[in-house]
Amino acid sequence: MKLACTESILPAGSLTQKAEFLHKVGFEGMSVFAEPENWNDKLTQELLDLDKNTGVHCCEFVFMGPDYGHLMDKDEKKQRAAIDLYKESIAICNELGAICEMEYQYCPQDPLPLFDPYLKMPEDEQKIFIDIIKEFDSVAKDGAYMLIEGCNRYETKYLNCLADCKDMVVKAGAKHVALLADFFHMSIEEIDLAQSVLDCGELIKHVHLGDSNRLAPGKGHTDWKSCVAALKKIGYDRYANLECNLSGDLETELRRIKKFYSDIEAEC
Ligand code: LER
Ligand code: MN
Repeated sequence: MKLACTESILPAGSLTQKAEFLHKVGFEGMSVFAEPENWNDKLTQELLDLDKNTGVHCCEFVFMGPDYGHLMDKDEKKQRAAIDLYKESIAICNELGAICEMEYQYCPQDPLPLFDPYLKMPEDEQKIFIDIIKEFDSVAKDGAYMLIEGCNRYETKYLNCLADCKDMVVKAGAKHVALLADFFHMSIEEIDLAQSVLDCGELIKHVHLGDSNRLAPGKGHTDWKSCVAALKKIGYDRYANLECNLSGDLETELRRIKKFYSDIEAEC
């Protein structure tokens, strides 16, 4: 797998400067979570030029902002605004050859789910969600993907585990909509992280890295050996993006993480 890092957790600078920094520490990809109102064509061009200028690829691009996470909003206007925002992200991913992600929703849950994990999306909502998947599938081009990210029960109501996300992809019969495995969310929701990876196989097109406590890999209790072995077994050779807290000297920490995974990969 190729290591990537979320741009917003890197020291201030231009996108190109951040990518140069990543290249220096042996990373190959960068993820960009952009505010739509601050975005322009010049920044898209800067991302398109990243490979040739820095050797780092923008592997993940998502417009965040207030409409993000409202795909299933009961207010149809809000829902349409969210769908259109995601489609704008996909358009940029098409140019970059990058992935974008979606959840059932993205907001703090109220009431908090205490003892009821794995709520199942009702049939009528599934129909709507599957239509949205198909709409995204029709705009994504080869080289780009829209991915359903399994997200923990405190941040979204449904689609908490990878099996439920896979069910949606399979039911939609989508070609450019697949799965994102975020090991932080998985550490909360999955029974067996490695087995979930094996069960989803080549539907996994992107990975988010964070330990069980969302600290850097190696600083929680995730069994990374079994997870990396499972990724290797499914032939995963795409990007794995750091989406976690990084503390201490950043350069030292990124080099440590690079070695952490290289050592594990060499062992399995
Ligand atoms: C949020 O917790 C998360 O994991 C992000 O990837 C949301 O898109
Ligand atoms: Mn994530």
